[in-house]
Amino acid sequence: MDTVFIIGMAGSGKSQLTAALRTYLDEEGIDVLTLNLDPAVRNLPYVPDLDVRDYVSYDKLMEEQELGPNAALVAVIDQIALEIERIEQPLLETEPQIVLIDTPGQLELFAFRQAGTFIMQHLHAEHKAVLYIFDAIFSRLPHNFTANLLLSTAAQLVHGLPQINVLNKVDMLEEEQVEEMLEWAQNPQSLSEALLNLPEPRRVYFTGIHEAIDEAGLYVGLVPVSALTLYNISGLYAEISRLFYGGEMGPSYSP
Ligand SMILES: Nc1nc2c(ncn2[C@@H]2O[C@H](COP(=O)(O)OP(=O)(O)OP(=O)(O)O)[C@@H](O)[C@H]2O)c(=O)[nH]1
Ligand SMILES: [Mg+2]
Repeated sequence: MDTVFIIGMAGSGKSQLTAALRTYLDEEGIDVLTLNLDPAVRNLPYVPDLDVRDYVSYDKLMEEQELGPNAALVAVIDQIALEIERIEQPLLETEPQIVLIDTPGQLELFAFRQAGTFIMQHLHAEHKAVLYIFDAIFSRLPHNFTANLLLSTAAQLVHGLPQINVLNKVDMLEEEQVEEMLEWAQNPQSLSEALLNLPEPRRVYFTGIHEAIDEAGLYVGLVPVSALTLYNISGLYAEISRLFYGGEMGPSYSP
């Protein structure tokens, strides 16, 4: 059993990408299950096979402990970490080939807090990977792209799992804009050049962040997708397969 955690900034498309991958893997005849780890979500674009909301109650906790919405989320994620063995039991019994894990809206609550990392490390799986979603609309400006690069790198350093960066919502941009972002992800020099247009002192700071990531060898590529239209979901799965099995499975993909 392999697990794929889907993380990213609020509204970047984590749940939609979970739905898209589920649809694609079902079509490919791959034994897949979805696990919703977002205790506060009201509506999901897929029907989760396993749902953390069946184990913990965000609303009850918020009311009982008189917490605000984010403090309640922190508390409920701690509760999930404590219950993780019970939550994953059905997965261990059914042993699907792959489990897609949709994570809570606020990136910092899951990717940066100890409870989130604990959950990622303690779920049983043969292979684990993280998909970090870049929202293409948010990342269109070079400094926002750099900020996202920083967040994705920080998340990777915290959870310590193999990570694939995904550029989602490409259906909302022109082809040239998408190409430009893919170039930034592939060629650090091109992002440095794009950042030249920023006024001082922001240019110096953003360039410094981006160069530090580059020098540390933490620059990774970006796989363009649309979770809404299913564009290149096959390519993304090929990348995941390559990570897990060194290219033995999944369709071939050329970016
Ligand atoms: N056009 C377009 N819209 C998308 C895409 N992916 C997600 N969306 C839309 O973006 C919004 C947020 O998507 P979600 O999947 O709920 O994002 P999320 O990261 O799960 O959101 P939170 O869990 O609340 O942080 C929804 O309105 C989606 O329909 C995409 O590839 N293209
Ligand atoms: Mg969501």
